[in-house]
Amino acid sequence: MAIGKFITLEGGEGAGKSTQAELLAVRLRAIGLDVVMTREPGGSPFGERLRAVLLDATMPEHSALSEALLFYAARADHLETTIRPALAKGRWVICDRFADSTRAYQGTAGALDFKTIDTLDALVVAQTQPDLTLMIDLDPEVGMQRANARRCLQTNDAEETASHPDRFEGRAAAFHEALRRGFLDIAANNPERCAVIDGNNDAETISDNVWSIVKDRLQPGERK
Ligand code: T5A
Repeated sequence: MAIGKFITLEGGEGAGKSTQAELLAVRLRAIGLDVVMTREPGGSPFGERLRAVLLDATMPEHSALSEALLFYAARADHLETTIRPALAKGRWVICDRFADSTRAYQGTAGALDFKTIDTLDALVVAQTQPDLTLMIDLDPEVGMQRANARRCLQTNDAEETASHPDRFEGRAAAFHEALRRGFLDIAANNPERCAVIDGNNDAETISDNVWSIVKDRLQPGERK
């Protein structure tokens, strides 16, 4: 039975993950591959309901542990209902954020110990580790500017929307700096799985860089 490939995109706020996920899907589909695009938190009906809770900026403060448990609850369902069935059918799964985000956000930046995250990961993700993780690295200040600019464009009301970031976007600069370090540490510790990509370039140049890494590491051939 054909087994598909599992590609994740990671990085800080506004680094360009969603943009690159779309561009990569276009390239893979152009060579005949069956691609599933998904995201975290979310990616399944239950996961999307939890996403609304997790990103709600009005949610009362809660610990990094309770947050991580919710992310892993969403992830368990996402894996079970979306990712594993797609891979089993030979489809290529592109996921906008996955478990490295928990390690960076709730671990490095949120101070949850890595042993707890490792335990959750072994239970929930187990063998379904990504074949390739594309870490888009960008100065957090630039990423936040891009994310704010996009929010303004979406609603066409700059003052109104720029003042309503989600739970994570609204955090202090030190949090976003810690995140960046967290992602770069993960990449350094997992060089066989991860590739760091410079997010400062224009989207087309980044997409070319992504494509050359995907071709090199996963050899996507023509498979109709
Ligand atoms: N989270 C998630 C955790 O805390 N723990 C976890 O375990 C998980 C899974 C998810 C939040 O949840 C947290 C992390 C997040 O805070 P989200 O809405 O999915 O929330 O947030 P992000 O993943 O950060 O999504 P963003 O849309 O903010 O960022 P992207 O996807 O990195 O950026 P993208 O592609 O949407 O681009 C942002 C803007 O920049 C432009 C785009 O057109 C867009 O307007 N852009 C560029 N501009 C200039 N040059 C480029 N190269 C550009 N590329 C894109």
